[in-house]
Amino acid sequence: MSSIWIIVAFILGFLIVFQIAKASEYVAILRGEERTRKENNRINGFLLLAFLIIGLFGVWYCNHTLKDKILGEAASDHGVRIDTMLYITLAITFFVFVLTQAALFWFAYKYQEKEGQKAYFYPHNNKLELIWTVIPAITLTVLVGFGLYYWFEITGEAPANTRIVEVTGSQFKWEFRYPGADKKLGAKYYKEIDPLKNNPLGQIWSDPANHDDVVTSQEMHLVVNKPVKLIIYSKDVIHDVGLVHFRMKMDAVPGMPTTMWFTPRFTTKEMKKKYGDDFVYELSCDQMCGAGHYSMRGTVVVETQPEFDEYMRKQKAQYALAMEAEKGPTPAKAVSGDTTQPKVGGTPVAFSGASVSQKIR
Ligand SMILES: [Cu+2]
Repeated sequence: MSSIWIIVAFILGFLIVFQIAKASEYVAILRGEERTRKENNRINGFLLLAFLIIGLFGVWYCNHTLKDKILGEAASDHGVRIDTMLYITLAITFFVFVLTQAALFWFAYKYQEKEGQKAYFYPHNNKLELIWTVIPAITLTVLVGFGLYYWFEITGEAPANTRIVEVTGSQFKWEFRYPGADKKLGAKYYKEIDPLKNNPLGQIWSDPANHDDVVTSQEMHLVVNKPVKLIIYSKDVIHDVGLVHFRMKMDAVPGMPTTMWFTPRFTTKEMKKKYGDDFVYELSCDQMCGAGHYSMRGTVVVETQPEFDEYMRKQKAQYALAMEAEKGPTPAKAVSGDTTQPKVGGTPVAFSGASVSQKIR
């Protein structure tokens, strides 16, 4: 019923506009076309000037009102630099935006049709063309240069004392693997993946480096002020490790590990003090990866070294869990701390590594 009323309203609106246009056409003929055109020009000139002022005020008002509702302070050292880069880009583009918009609307107002005024014919100026091509080109090259520099740093070699956490995405959850005392992650192979045997990541048990690796899911623990390098995998489709508070983001690509490193600056507790008790560091999947994509949300807990050590002490190595599964008839526990995730499309496909393309075919 309501859709009928909307259609009726549309038709009425159209008729009204049509009638007004027709009436103003008759008025124009009666009063003389030229006079009406000049009057319209004047009105439009004022309206364009008003649009400029209201528009610029709107831009300022939007930014002013919504400023506190966005991400808050960057929680990683790289994040601070990415924010600085963003603010410099915004400052430059804002300056150009105000300049060009002011010129556009002010000129439309100032040079409207007037008695005895003729448009100035100015077809070409090589010097001007050169200036407004070269200056933006240099500015953009510098901005892109900084972006590339940070990109290579974030994805490049990490400092020597960096700890490693492996992150694996799959439809629709996150799994994390921490090296044990040896600070080394054991080898893995996609054909070894078997959640029922407590081996969700395909660890090769004959590799002793695997024996102390801890596997958890959905919640990643990091130490404040200590650099961490994430090694990112996917078991099925392309996901993306989106750490918005740290201003970090990296695709999880099946068959091709990606990396990024950063140093968290504030613990979760410190952030709660700043932004309220419901604050959580979020790990969102930033690639549309299937019907359950919306639910692919993990959290990051940043804590002090003693708190982290305490947390790790409570975790059981995945090797021990796998051996338990092998021995006992008790139903296997998939991953310590696992939460049930929606599964879409039947049996989840579990593979990663070099022969991923063969498996797809
Ligand atoms: Cu995903």
